[in-house]
Amino acid sequence: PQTVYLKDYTPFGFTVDEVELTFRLAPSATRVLSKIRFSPNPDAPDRHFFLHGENLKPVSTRIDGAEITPRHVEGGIEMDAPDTPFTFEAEVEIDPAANTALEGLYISGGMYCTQCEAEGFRKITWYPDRPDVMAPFSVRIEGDVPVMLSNGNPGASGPGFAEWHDPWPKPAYLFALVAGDLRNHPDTFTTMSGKTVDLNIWVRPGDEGKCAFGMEALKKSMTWDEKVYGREYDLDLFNIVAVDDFNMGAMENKGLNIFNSSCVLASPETATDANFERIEAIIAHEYFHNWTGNRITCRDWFQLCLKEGLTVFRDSQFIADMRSAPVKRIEDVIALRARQFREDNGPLAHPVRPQSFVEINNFYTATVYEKGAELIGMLKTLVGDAAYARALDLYFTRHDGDAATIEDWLKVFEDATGRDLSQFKRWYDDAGTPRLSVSDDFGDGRYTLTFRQHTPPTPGQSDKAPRVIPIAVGLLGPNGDEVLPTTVLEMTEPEQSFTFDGLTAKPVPSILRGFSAPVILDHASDNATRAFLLAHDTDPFNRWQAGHDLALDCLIAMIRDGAAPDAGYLDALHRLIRDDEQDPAFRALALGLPSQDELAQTLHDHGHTPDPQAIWEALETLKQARAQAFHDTATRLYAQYQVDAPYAPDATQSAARSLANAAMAMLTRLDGGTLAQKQFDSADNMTQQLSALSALISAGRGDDAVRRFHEQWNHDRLVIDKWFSVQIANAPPDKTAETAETLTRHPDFTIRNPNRFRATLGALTMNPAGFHHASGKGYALLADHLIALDPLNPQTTARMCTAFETWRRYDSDRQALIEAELHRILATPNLSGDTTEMITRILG
Ligand code: HT7
Ligand code: ZN
Repeated sequence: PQTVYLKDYTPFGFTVDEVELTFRLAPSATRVLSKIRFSPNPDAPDRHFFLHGENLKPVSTRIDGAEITPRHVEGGIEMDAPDTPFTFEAEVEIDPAANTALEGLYISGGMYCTQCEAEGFRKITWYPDRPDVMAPFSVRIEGDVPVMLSNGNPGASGPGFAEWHDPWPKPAYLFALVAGDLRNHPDTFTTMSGKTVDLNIWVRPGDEGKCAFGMEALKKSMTWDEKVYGREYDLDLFNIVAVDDFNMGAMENKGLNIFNSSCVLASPETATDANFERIEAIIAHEYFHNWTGNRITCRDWFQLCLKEGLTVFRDSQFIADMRSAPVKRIEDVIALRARQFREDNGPLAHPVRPQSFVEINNFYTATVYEKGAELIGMLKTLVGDAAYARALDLYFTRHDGDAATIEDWLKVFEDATGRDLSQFKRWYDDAGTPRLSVSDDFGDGRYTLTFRQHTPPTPGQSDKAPRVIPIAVGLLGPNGDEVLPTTVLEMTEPEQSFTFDGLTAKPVPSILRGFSAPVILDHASDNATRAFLLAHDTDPFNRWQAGHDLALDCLIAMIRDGAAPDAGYLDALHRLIRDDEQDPAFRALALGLPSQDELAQTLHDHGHTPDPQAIWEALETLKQARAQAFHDTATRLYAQYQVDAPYAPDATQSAARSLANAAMAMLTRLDGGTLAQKQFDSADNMTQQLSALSALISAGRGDDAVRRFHEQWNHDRLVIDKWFSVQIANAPPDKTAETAETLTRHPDFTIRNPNRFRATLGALTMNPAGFHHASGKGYALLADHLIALDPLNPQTTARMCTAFETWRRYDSDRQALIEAELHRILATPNLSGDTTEMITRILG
């Protein structure tokens, strides 16, 4: 496999005016007939006629009706082409039944389906499979299959065939086809200009009862995009299909979104509150791509953040509007730090817009998606809401129908605001998380904050210039009143001071409110100040951050110095959780603790080698101390926040359940599981059942519940995924690998289904003390399964290799164990390019 460079971009030598495809479906021998109208592209430097194609069995190839023999070259075919418009026709045979990689056309649970992003269309037929080649598609599907779907609007159909026409020019990665015995959950939506759009969610027979929530989420997304961004849907029909075998969450194919069934199907009995929120966000995300991704697409895959960062930003805004904005912000930052900061700190660090890649599938990362979204948030903070709205309007008018770049995107903001964004562009080009340190000074009523920024080196980038950082600050007086409301400071220098006059006493600063920039804030502060901010800050994010910092310091002292749990932390947290004036969602979030991974990274950043077992033990000790200290409050909260109303997955009920279940987890540490067992026995929804099961397993009292859960749910694939992961996630460190290994021998385990693989091996990697157990059994088990999965599904294998990305922070014994496993994987004969690239980068 070759490295591709952004600097080498050149337009394709031809434009595509029209594509006609005919599919003759057969599981092992599907015929694909294509008729493609090409014209010479006046903007291209040459007329090299190369079409991508992989694993295609050629049947015939013609140009303007005359049979030709193309030259077969690496990754496709090339031939001489006329320098006037011409028609290319081909027939190829493909084997969907043998396609386990889940890219191109494959079969999942008896259903034909496709996944073409990023480069899957070339496994369907010969084509310039690159996002800057856009064309209208007409599709005819022939087969003895009840439901046959493709992009766009429906055309003629009859026994054994269905035709589709998509009038909107699109790149091949947005092509989709689905065919199978499907049932639909129908609805309609009337757009802002009064057009009626038919909506369907298509599922396998038996899953019809799990579509209602997804359909409501879709209609809410359509309304929100009209109201907030002025974007109207543009076809007569919008189809969503749920498939069981899918490498990622979902795919925004034009008019025919395909979803991993775990990201669309939900009922109160089978899905948790967290599942419902995730489904709402993913439905919105894929729908929003219709404008940010489909109508305006990417010129090349280096520009992936153009559609993904913006669309993640839009789905976060949507969830903030539908639910609680502070809760959403805190959840997003927890996820950003857990995934993106971790990536940015290790061997896989890369810019939001990378300069090169080997396998584009390896760049669907937290950096491109989540940091990409943070950059949009910073732009909005810097230019203000009104200018952001103007810039977005300009983006949609100027670039509708384009395959655009980050330069186009920034130019729109420059033109709409008159600002020079050249320094801001560094956020797209430089990898690494900036460290922001702060000191302060007070005298004569003047308060000064001095900031210093520094970004450590990342692979291939040693020196980093200063970036523009929007730092939202507020100041609190000694009595807790706010003396300066949120103000955005614009830092552009390596070191910069900001002064505030007219103060009567030294204020307490609240810095980086709302997490206004994706940086690591190094602000030396004492426990009293943190407890003060936890009690008084008007910014909910920073209130949560103050509590988080208290917990982090307390845990670090316990791990490093063998300290006892800090009484000040316990006190401040107790005061917060027993205050019924406080939002229950906020209290539940404040009861969360830093993750094992965050603790390991923090220790490493402070020059200590993290011991996963010691981290786990400190967390256990602190949880036990909290349970003892908060016993009476936990008993009261558990009773008070039971939801009597019929189950609804809304923000209010979810908040009550999460606070009550946090209380239940504490009480289980004291009663050995009596309360959790009672909740498990009487639960009528999955949130209650699964949290009780998880508490019982953690208490070592889960055997009976684990058996009964399986008996109750063995007909439901998505619930059985939970059954696998809950056992591994809650196993003690010395039993984690063994539990996971036993489960890989369970008859319900299969490596062919990515959800099941993730529920088992992914759960292993998300139990750090178990995965990093000194025996090395966790590493070996994962490596065995990555080696087994790679020939079947390279994309999912490569993605799961990231479990090893933090290896250099551990002790030399663990490093040696991991390094040996990485070399064992790398030495596997015929290892895929995807996995080879990942392991090589991780080894550094
Ligand atoms: N744009 C989609 C990305 C995606 C994908 C990428 C590579 C391989 C398989 C994939 N499935 C989905 C999803 C999204 O970001 O909306
Ligand atoms: Zn996306």
